[in-house]
This record gives sequence, structure tokens and C-alpha cells, in this order.
Amino acid sequence: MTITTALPRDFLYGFATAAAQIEGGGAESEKESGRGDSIWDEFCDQPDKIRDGSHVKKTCNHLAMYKEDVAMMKSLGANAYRFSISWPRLIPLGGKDDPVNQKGVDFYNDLIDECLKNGLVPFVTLYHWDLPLELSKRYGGWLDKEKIVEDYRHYAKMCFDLFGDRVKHWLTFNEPWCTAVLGHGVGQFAPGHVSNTEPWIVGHNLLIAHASAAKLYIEKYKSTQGGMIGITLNGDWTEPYDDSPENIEAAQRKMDFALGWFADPIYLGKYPQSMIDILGDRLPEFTKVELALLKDSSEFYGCNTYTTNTIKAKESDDEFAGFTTMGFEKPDGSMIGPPSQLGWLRDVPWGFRKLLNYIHQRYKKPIYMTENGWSIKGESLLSVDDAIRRYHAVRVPNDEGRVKYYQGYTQALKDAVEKDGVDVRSYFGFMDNFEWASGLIPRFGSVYVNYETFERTPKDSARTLMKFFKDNVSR
Ligand code: GBH
Repeated sequence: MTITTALPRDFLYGFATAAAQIEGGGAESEKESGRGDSIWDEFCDQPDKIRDGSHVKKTCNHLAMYKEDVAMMKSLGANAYRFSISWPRLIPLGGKDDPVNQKGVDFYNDLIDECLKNGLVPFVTLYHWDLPLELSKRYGGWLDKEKIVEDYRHYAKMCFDLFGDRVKHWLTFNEPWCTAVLGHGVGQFAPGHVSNTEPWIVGHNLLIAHASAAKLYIEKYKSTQGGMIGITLNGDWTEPYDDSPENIEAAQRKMDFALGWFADPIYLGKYPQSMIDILGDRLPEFTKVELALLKDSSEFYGCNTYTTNTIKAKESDDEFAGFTTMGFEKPDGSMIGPPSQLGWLRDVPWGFRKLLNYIHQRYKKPIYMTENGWSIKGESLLSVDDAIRRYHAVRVPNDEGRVKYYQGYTQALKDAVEKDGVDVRSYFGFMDNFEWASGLIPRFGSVYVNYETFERTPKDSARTLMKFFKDNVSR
């Protein structure tokens, strides 16, 4: 019997991770695995870069526990799993002429097979921030267009060759904004550069690397392997502080600097005018060849989003926000949503619905929601036992705030599809993992991870989230 509900039958839902955030089980097992260092290994080795001193080499031990993880996701009801391949695990030194790590190839082969055996569609990110360290030393990594595009394209090709018989959903990059701005502008992320010129060069080179790998796939692999490829961008809804023309314009400008930077060139063929005006010749120009390469280089719009900001035109010194002032405050002094563990994150489901509509109308592509999630204030201060015993007789950490967040965001998604006609085809939530510069402090997951024992315990939100999709995806 066919049951038709809001979301299409082939809608993908489950959990999202990234290699550097979950694979490591400790320095020794990482060494044994043959993985080369990434820029995050070096970053974590430096004092004071990671808030709690934790290290990318010891995170969730997924490398050893992937079978359990796949089984758990399946038992929770997921039908897909989004993960990333670690470039330095496949090619430890990273370059096109460098040797391949067979143990790395075996790991991803096994992981993909395990997903398929359990009915999970593998949704694979090629680059989620762990650049092979050697490439950064050799030629400055993302700063050298010619060399990095060649090495990245070679790495991507290797992945299509090795895994493309089974992987049908590819993402070239996760959130290029973060690599450009957090990695090369403010220095909060690896490689830790502080600059007001590098981010625009890096962003440009990421776009060309994306297009070059995606076009390779579309032209040489798609017809035989039958998959699809795209990029995933971070971007939160920007709500004008009030209806003054300056604030409305500022909200658009902030949007341009966050997602238009990457989405406009890919889907519309040019950088946003507001960026050209502000950045002048610091923003590289596309050659004709590059523009042709970018055109139709993403078959869908991959969206990571977490929150909504109110935006004022009032000049700030934040060039990366287009000199707008970001906040959460409304003119009456109230906040647009409740706070989380992190200063940048508040729960604003209606903003999510507006964002989906904006992307749909501006870029006219199917949308794959590749990340969304919530970090509860103080959650990391509770020991597992406390979190569990205090609220439940059974071993389930209570995460009411996250349940509420996911209820709001999934309802907003449903409304966007059902009432607004937006074409959304996937949704991925999170597991607890290594949160980059914030270390293991924020817990984003709907699955609790004990970082001493690596034990996993699904929280209430994992079940709520999967039940929503079970009820709302057509069968
Ligand atoms: C995601 O990025 C990452 O893709 C994912 O790996 C990670 O686990 C997840 O975040 C949760 O941390 O501090 O004011 O400069 C989310 C996009 C963009 C959100 C940068 C936070 C920083 C705002 N992020 N933003 S600020």
C-alpha cells in the first residue's frame, strides 16, 4: 500500500558526521591506521587553539566502531548516513603523485558496504576541512590555485573510481565559507591564518576546485555511475532588524557575504554586487573558462543551517558580515529565540522556513538539508550518569531543548514543502562529536557519546527526529 504524505518517498534522513570529528580513537590507533596528518592535527598540537585541549586524534573512535554506529543509526530508523572521507587517510601526503594508504581505502569500502547492507544510503562529503598537512607546507594549501585544484581533483577522481559504484550522492565541499573565513580570515580554525586578503582568494580557489571535480563527475562518471554531485553551504536566515530600507538592504548584504559568495557564482554566474563593491580588487575575477566551469557545477543546493540573526545596517567592523551588525534582538528588546550553549545559536524555526523559501526562489534547485542541530546550554557539564539518572530510570540522556528544536525545525521544513512548494529532499541531524575549536565541550548530538569509554546512548531527540520522518515520508 502506498501512503502519500508531505515528503517524497525517496527523501533521505539520518545523521551527519565528518571524518575529523568522529573517526579518531587515540594517537596510537590513528598512527597504526596510516592516516597522514591534516592541518587540524597541527592546529590541535598548538597550545590554546582548542578550548578544552582535546585533539582531533581522539574523538569518537568511529574508525573502530563504525559497525556499531551503522547498526545504531539503522535501529533508530534512519535511511541514510552522511559522512566525509578523510583525504589524508586515503592519500597521507595528499598530492596527485603521492602514495595511497590501502588501510584507508579498505576502511571506506567497509563503511560503505556496511551502510548498504543495513539499508542506509551513503551521502559522502569529499572535503570537510581536513586538508593533508603536507599540502599546506608544500604550497600553502588553498592559497595556490593551480596546485590545489590539481591535487583535489585527483583525490576526488580517486574517490569516484574507488567508491562511485556504490556512492550516488557526493558533496564536493562542506561550508567553504568556514575554510575561507574561519581558517584564513579570523584564524579560529586551522590553518589559523589572520588576513583580510586571503579569505577571498581561498574562497575563489575552493569554488574552482569544486567546479573542477564536479564537472569531472558530471562529464565522465555520471552516465555510468548514475549519481549526483553538489556543494553544501552554511547560511542562516537574516531577518532585518526592522522594516527600514537600510536594515532590509543590510540583511540582504549579510546573506550575500554568507551564501551568495558561493551560491551566486555557481547558480547565477557571478559574485554578488555588494561583495564586488565592498572588496574591490581583493575579490578575484573569474576568467571566461572558470565561469563556464562553474555553470551547472552543482546539481542541487546543499544546505547547512542552524539559526537566524536579526541584522542592522549600523556599521560594524566585521567585513566578513558585509559591515552589518548581527544580533538576536528585536526592537522591543526581546530575543528572537531561546539561547543554547553557543553565543551564535538560537532556536528560530520560522527563520528556517524563510531560508528554505529564499534558496528555492533564488537558486531554483532541489535542496538537500545536510546539517541542522542544537547544542543545549550546560549539557556538557552533566556527567553521563547524572544526565541519565537524574531524569530517567532507563539509560537515556534527557535532551528536551533539542527535542523542541528538532520539532520546530522539522515542522518548518514540512510547511516549506507542503504549503510553500519548496523542493527539499533530505535532512540530517547530528551526533555528539569533536566541535573543532570548541573541542568536546558543546554537545550537538542526538546521540550521547561518552568520551572516556566511547559508549553511545541515543537521546530522546534521536527518536523524535527519526519518528518525524517515519511519519512524514511517503511509503
Ligand atoms: C557546522 O558549521 C559544521 O559544518 C559542523 O562540522 C559542526 O559540527 C557544526 O557546525 C556545529 O558546530 O562564532 O559568530 O563567528 C556551522 C556553521 C558557521 C556556525 C560559523 C557558526 C560561527 C559564528 N557555522 N558560525 S561566529
